[in-house]
Parts: sequence; C-alpha cells; structure tokens
Amino acid sequence: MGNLFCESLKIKYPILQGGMAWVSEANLAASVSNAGGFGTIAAANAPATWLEEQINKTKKLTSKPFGVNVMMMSPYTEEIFDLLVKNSVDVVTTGAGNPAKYIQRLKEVGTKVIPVISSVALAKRMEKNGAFAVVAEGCESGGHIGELTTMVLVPQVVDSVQIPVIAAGGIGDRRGVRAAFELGASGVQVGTRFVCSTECIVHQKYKEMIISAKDRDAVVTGRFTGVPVRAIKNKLSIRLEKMEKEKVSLEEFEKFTVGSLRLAVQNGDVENGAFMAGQIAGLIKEIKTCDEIIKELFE
Ligand code: TUI
Repeated sequence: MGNLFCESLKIKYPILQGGMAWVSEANLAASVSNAGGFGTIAAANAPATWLEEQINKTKKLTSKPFGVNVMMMSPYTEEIFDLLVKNSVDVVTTGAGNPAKYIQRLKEVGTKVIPVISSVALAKRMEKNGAFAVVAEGCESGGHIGELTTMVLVPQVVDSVQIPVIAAGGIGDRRGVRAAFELGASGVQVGTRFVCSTECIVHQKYKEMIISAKDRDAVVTGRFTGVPVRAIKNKLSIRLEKMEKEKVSLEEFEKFTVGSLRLAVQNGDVENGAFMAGQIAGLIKEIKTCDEIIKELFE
C-alpha cells in the first residue's frame, strides 16, 4: 500500500498530516514525522519570520523529513516562497489557490511540490506545471473546501493524471484509509484526526468541540463569499448562517470571520471562534498520541 510513495518521501506510512492554519506547527509536524508519517507546518497567514522559527524548531524535534503548507491567500506568499527556496525543505504543499508560478523555483532546489486541489482541471494543470503529486481534497474536509466529495473526486483525479494522488477529506480511521486506496490513491492526508492528538497545541476546548461533535455538526458557512469554510457548529456559525440569509455585505460578514480561527485555536473561545474541522469529527472520540493515531490507521 503506497510503497513507492513512501520510498520517495522517505516515510514509513503513506500519510501526510494536513497543513492546518495555526494548528500545524512544529510540535505536531515533528510528532507525525517521528511516528513515521509526513508532518507539515502550515504557513497560514503568518510572516516568513514565524515560519522560519517553526522550521528551525521542527528540525530540533525530528531528524525525519517534514514539509510546509502554504496557504495561497496569505498576504505573505511571496516572502514565504523566498524563504522556502532558501531553506529547501523536502516538500511544499499548497492550499486555497494555484501555486503554478512557484513550482519550478522550488523544484530547482530539490523541493517536491504537492498542491491540494479540489477539481480535475486544477490537478491536470498542476501535473503540467511540474507538481510531484496532488492531494485531492473532498468537501468532507474542514476549513476552506471545494464542491466535490472525496468519493467522487479521488477516482476522477486518479484517472486524469499520472502523478501520485493523495486522498483527503473524511479520513479518520482504518476504513477510510482502505477506501482511499480502493479509489486509487497512493496515500492519505489527515487533518481533523490529528487535531485530537496529545501533541497538538490547540486549546483543550478545540479538542473537546471535535470529540463532542455528532455526524452533522461540521457545517459550511460563507458560500456566497466564494470561500466556503467548514467548522463545528457554534454561536459563530449560527450567526454567520443568519447573516447569509439576510444577505449582508461581504464586509459585514468578514467582521466576524477575520481572526476567528485564532480565537478558537489559541483562546478556545467556544462562542466566537471558528473551530474548523471535517465531517469525520463525529467519528473521533478520544485524544491519542500521533503514534497511536497512525498505528490505528495502518496496523
Ligand atoms: O486550503 C484548504 N483549506 C483551508 S485554507 C484555510 S485558511 C482560511 N481561513 C479562512 C478563510 C479562508 C482560508 C483553511 N482551510 N484546503 C485545500 C484547498 N484548496 N481546498 C480548496 C482549494 C483550492 C481552491 C482553489 C485550491 C486551488 C484553488 O484554485 C483556484 C485557482 O486559482 O484556480
């Protein structure tokens, strides 16, 4: 299962840890890499200086390979890519946009680029532009999502490109991993399950929100903005839903969304925070170490 993919990334298990803004930092990335998966640090909306600190910290915590996820809507994208070219990390994954114009520069310093995509068209474009692999992410995921489910997206992407396809969205246990391989994936990317790891630095309330979530509690808001986001239902999501119905302006809507993920991650603000999580939240019942989570997924 996923052997060639593991060999090329020098990992034991074909699993990438999702690049979750403010969640995926040095401790989580290093713990996943130390457990035989592939850890990633999310550059999120942070400046390059923050990312550099996190890269250096991760290198102290693990001797295994790890990567960086670049959120393409960040205002710091240019300086982040400059830093990544200078630091030549093993892998760069990207989300929330098209990284085409940065791929060659990264390849030249030996960095493999793995864009997260939510359509066949973008997967093909990324292959043509030199991507090493793609993560095909279904709308079961948390955070910013596309339209298609993992079940329909993954096999269509697999049939459209030659490069490895990593499945993401809705994978939280061994059954999900097996299903992903059955759909033709070479590996999986897992996010929400790792939020509920011992090593994950999010506020305890964030973990509790996921653990107490039921099957329909990870809801989507903000479709009208063009950037739909999935998060655990709470006072904020209910308010946003109401604002959408009332057809408020984008400006008004963003007063409540800007900074809301940090309120969840750092303050555990259960009322005003955006507790981004995937639909698999309903399946997650226990906090475990990254090592236990990976063994549970693969052994
Ligand atoms: O990027 C994600 N998930 C994210 S990013 C994020 S940070 C954020 N927070 C609040 C609002 C907005 C962002 C939280 N979660 N997943 C990967 C992903 N990428 N899903 C969809 C896409 C995507 C969308 C459009 C990839 C490419 C794309 O390209 C558009 C184009 O330019 O062709």
